[in-house]
Amino acid sequence: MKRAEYDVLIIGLGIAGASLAWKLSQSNLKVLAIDSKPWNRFGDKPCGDAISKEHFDNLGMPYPQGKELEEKVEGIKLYSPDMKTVWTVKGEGFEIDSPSYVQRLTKEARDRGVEILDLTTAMKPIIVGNKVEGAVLFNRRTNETIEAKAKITVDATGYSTSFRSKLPFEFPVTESLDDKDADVAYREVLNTKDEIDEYPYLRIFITQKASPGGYWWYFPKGPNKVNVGLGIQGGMGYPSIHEFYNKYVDYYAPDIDKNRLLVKGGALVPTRRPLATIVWDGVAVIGDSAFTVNPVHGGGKGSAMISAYCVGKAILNAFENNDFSAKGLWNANECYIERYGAKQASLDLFRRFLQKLSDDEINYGMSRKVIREEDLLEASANGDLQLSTAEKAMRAIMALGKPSLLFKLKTVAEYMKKVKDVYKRFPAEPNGLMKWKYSVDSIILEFNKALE
Ligand code: FDA
Ligand code: PGT
Repeated sequence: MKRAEYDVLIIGLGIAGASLAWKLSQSNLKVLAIDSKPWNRFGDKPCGDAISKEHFDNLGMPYPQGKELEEKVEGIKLYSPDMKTVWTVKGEGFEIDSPSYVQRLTKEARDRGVEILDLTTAMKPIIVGNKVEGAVLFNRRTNETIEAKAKITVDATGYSTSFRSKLPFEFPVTESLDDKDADVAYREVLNTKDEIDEYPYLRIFITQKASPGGYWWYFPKGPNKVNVGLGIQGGMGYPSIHEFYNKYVDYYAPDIDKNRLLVKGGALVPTRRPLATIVWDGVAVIGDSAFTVNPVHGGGKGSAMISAYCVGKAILNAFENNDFSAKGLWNANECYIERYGAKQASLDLFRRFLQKLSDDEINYGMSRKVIREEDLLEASANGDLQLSTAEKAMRAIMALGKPSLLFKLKTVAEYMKKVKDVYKRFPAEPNGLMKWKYSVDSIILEFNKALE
């Protein structure tokens, strides 16, 4: 068996792993990054490919350019189930060609000294005492088994969680995913028959009938190309995603040319708060594997980059202090919670509420502005649901005869605030984690009961 030693081992080169490799390539650390896929398929996973521009600005990541950028997005149009109400949310973003962008980050990291191995899979962790010290790898290009030792090993394995799930259960980063806390999502990319109207706008169709617990999307990738798909909640015993796709695709994407199908595929989308901790002794977890996806819109690329940024900073800090324990890496949690995690926890509750609404309630809520566009945007940007608009509007709604919807919304807003407050009290040290996690889990249980 071949043996090698590194400072950092990154497992998985999707957007999360590639962003971290890119960031660490600016340091002097000795880094190995691997992926089971061949080079030309890095970053190739089923996705809607939409990312807000803000993430690139906030994190100092390079904008997608040339082939990597398929369309500049100017906003999102949100359709009610009966299509009678359309909310337009303006905001700059990108429709990217994911493989090109991820491969560009990986190439730049390699050019600055990061070692990259494709067709290489992490088979099992190396555990010494009670800390992670690397992984046993298998390289299918050379047919070699490699014992790769590392001070810090990063799981960026996506929704497969294929590395962290093999750690001993005493590691809190082994937390598993409840089926109901995920959506099954499927998409196709096709050319259209005609030029798409207002193609710089993404379209989201909310419909419990055609996508229970999720939504349909139609994301133009230019004037004649579109990414169209849907998500449905997992663990609910619904028919297969393909059944939904085939039944409704002509309704939500009437202009696609089915003879010009470019890509298709599906995957799981975690829709919950992040892992209680994204670091432990000698190990860190980023991206889908750490459940960093936005629970309400299912977008996970931007927040995967945030988790990579936070873990990257924590790694540099750990090397400065020569401390690779959970404690030495702990500031990754603080950074991630502040930038995205607390909002995710609050949106985890909002998502549970939304998934229980009927199409009638959503039609009603959107047309009567029980929630206004601004409220939804604020909730989605910061995790705060403001029902401030106030008493006058509230009374009007009560008078319209849907007091239960309003009552539920108030409860939701209260719990969203509550859970965010608990996130503000994230423990300063690892030994406070279990008690803190218990208080988060209790709020979620209590909230589920209140919704029933
Ligand atoms: P990702 O899965 O990309 O990468 C993990 C990598 O690890 C893979 O390359 C895999 O080969 C590798 N790997 C796994 N185990 C390994 C092992 N043991 N050894 C070596 N390598 C291993 N998000 C968004 O922002 N905008 C959007 O429009 C959408 N739309 C969307 C649609 C659909 C259909 C889905 C399913 C999901 C989305 N998302 C999304 C979510 C988004 O795709 C997702 O959050 C990110 O791409 C996750 O990136 P990661 O790098 O975490 O995982
Ligand atoms: C309800 C449960 C849904 C589960 C979802 C699963 C679906 C899986 C499919 C995955 C498709 C991914 C599509 C990704 C879209 C990306 C959207 C996007 O980029 O959103 C931007 C940016 O948000 P951000 O959090 O990444 O960044 C914030 C900031 O820029 C950085 O600091 C923001 O745009 C929005 O949030 C628009 C809102 C989308 C809402 C989606 C549907 C919600 C349904 C609402 C119903 C309301 C009815 C109320 C009635 C009472």
